[in-house]
Amino acid sequence: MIETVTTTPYTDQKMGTAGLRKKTAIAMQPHYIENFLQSIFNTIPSLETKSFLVGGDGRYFNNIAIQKIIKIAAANKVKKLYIAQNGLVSTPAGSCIILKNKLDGGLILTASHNPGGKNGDFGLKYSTSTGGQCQPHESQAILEQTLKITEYKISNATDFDLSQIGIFHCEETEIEIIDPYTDYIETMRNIFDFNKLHALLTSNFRFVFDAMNGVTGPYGKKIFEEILGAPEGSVLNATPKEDFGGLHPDPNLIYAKSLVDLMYSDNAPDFAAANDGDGDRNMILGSHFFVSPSDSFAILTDNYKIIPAYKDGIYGVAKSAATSMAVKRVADKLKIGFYEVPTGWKYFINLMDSKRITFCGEESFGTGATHIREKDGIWAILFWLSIIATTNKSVKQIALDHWQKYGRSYYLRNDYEGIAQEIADKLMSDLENRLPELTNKRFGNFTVSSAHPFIYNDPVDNSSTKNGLIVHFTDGSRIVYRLSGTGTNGATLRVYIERYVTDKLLEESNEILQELSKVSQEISHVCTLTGKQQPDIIT
Ligand code: G16
Repeated sequence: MIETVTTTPYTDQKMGTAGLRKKTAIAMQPHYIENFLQSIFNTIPSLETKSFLVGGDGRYFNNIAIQKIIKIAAANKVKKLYIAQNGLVSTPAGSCIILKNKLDGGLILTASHNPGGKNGDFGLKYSTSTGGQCQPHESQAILEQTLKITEYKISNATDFDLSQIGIFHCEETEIEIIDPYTDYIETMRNIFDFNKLHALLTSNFRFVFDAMNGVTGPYGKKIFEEILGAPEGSVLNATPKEDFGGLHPDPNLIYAKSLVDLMYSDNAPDFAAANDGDGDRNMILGSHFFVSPSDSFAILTDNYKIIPAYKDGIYGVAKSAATSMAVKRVADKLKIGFYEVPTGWKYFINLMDSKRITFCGEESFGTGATHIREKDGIWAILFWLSIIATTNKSVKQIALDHWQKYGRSYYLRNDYEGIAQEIADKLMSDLENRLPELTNKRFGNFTVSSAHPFIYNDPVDNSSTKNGLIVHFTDGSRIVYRLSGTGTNGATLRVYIERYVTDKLLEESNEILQELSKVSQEISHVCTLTGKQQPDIIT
């Protein structure tokens, strides 16, 4: 039986950098998710011919939301849903399943690296047949639907058991519960030399992977322990939990603290990595060494020939504007294409589909390639392990060699969190208005060479996007300002600070960037406008 339920719009369902992200309590309001799902379906023609993947990172409220998706999709006459067994699929594996099975898209329930649980966050990433998240014009169309919705359709079927692989129906819609691992693991096997990796992980090389109680625990167990032979127990926090066991599943120096402490202890393993809640982010650590995401991306690119899938060449690379320039130096040396896009993996999709690029990377702990249309935490780890297995060098030595060859972009991101939206908006618009006056101005040892908003003109669909403000200095240093699009608590100002040097290669980033951090405050007036004397988080 299909019911038509009368509803009224919620006015806060605009998608951010990566889908809809809300406090769980907000997402649990009556009709909230129903409105959003119906709004998505309202934008998709011929639903009776369409198939979608459904799954997520296992966070609180996902199971309830998945049942709603099944019933609303069925009421809207969707042809078929592929549901990940137990509702668990990583964001990269989801993209892989959509592409391999030529699905029309997916509803991936995750707020990524944001905390979970009743008091945490809930999220939904809507992917299309590209395997990646919807484009800005598509999210705009969905937003418009959310603002005028008056009813949604839902089946009154009882809840379904998602634990057994198999096929059943809800109304006319076919529902197939699928194994979320096989397609993804096969894809990894086709990219990397698993024999070489097996030899490394069964040697005396000490490897640790922290899944942070997110969805990549079972993927990590299967790939690193069962297939590649790492000792049992190499995968930490391997069971997906609704509240991530109280962890903030963001793989960085602050939130993956126990892993970082281990890697800086006397008993440090050779290599450690962590993923976020939905498995698209990665952090790489060596013994007493942290690889910044921008450096990691540059190093992977420089070593592309090591990987069987890329040995014949790569098209080019792209990074978000906020990411350091390290990879550009590699692209220039390799004479491959280089692109700079706004923050958000969706902006890489056109470049990948048009074969302009093969790899992409972001400062926000994301790296990936054209095998899927999302960033991929496990892919990055397998790539790093392949470099180590081939070169026989430590993580630190690999990074040092890279810096000796190319110089080093010292890099920090300063986050000012929980700012009132009006203040954050004012800060950005005032700063944008002041940008023209900054050119040739001197701040301590740094002189501004140019300052402008970052505007991206997509070479494929000719769309234009403005995202963030960039200040360039005469010595090549840069400061980028932008507001985060993934938070759920007021606004977060992100300030990305970068300085390129060729001599002092093993200094502390904090020290090298101390003066520039102060300059970033002076230029933006952040302290006066927010009352904060320093960033809340420095990564
Ligand atoms: C998402 C996007 C990334 C982006 C990141 C940070 O990652 O997919 O492309 O870099 O958010 O965005 P912001 O600076 O706006 O908070 P994830 O892992 O949260 O899906």
